[in-house]
Amino acid sequence: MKQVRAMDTVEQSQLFHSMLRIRRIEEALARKYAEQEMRCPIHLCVGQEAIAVGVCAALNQTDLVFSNHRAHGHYLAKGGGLAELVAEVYGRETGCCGGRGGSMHLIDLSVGFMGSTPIVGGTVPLAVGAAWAATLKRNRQVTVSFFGDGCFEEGVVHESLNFAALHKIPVVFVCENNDFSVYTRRTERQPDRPMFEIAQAHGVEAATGNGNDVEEVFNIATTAIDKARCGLGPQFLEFRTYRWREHCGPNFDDDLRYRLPLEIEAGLNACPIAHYRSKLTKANGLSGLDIDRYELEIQAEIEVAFNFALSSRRPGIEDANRKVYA
Ligand SMILES: Cc1ncc(C[n+]2csc(CCOP(=O)(O)OP(=O)(O)O)c2C)c(N)n1
Repeated sequence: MKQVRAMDTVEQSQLFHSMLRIRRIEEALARKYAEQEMRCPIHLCVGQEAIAVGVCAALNQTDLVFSNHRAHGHYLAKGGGLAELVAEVYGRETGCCGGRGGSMHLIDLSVGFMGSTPIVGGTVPLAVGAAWAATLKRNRQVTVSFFGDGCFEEGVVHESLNFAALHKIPVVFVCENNDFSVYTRRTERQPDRPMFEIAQAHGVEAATGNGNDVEEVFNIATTAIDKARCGLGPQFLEFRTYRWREHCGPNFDDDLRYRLPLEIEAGLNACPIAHYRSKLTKANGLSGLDIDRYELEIQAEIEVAFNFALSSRRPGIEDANRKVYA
């Protein structure tokens, strides 16, 4: 088994860059959303970037990821194409799903991003199935299933945990616990017990961590992924985090009062990017100049992606029968 080792400054900068890139892309999508050219709902992961980045950095290129409605970060962290993401959100035929899926249906098989769907819990058994195939093929591939705390209330998640434990399937379940399912707090939806203990009760090894600390996520994920790869069975990881913006849409919804002002303030103060920037700059692993360069590079990349998307054609009526089974 691999030992978790201290990261060097290049690896740390990559984690930082990857989180910053996801943040800036989502902010750009949010800014343009009001123009009404994106005709699909968007669920932004602003504030939650560290989990996608930390987990995907611990995977091999050939490993697989399944995701949910809040998919942009998972898709980009696994290496999904940015221009194809933006084109998909704009409903263009150059999008990663041919412009038919929108924000919640992303896919890039070339990098092992197997797909996202908005049906809460829908991709969890698919991840178990893909990972089971890897067991049968003995190819040492690991599959990650990302989902939220609300998803943990779906029966299929528990069937998936049970089945994965029984067959020692190399799947890593990653629960992004932002404490809310739409507007409802977890204490109003679940009894007062940690979710990871329920996973353990299914016979699945489990761990928890701070989902706003990208290196902590990376270290915990590295251990779990390695255990799954070595045949020690499925792993369950619960990471605490905070969703900054409204459940669905580009805005902040603090005015709705389902979250307390103090809680929102604490959530914003726990910004995974600001904390990591301050940690790396204090340790001289990252300079102000590096950060400025990253910002400019990312800005340029985003402009290219938006231009690509907006200059692509929309699927026409003549395409309606393409890319369907029957
Ligand atoms: C089976 C199903 N039930 C309900 C919904 C409506 N719905 C969409 S997202 C969501 C909340 C999911 O919360 P969570 O899994 O914690 O993810 P988060 O949105 O917090 O990232 C709900 C209830 C759905 N899409 N699918």
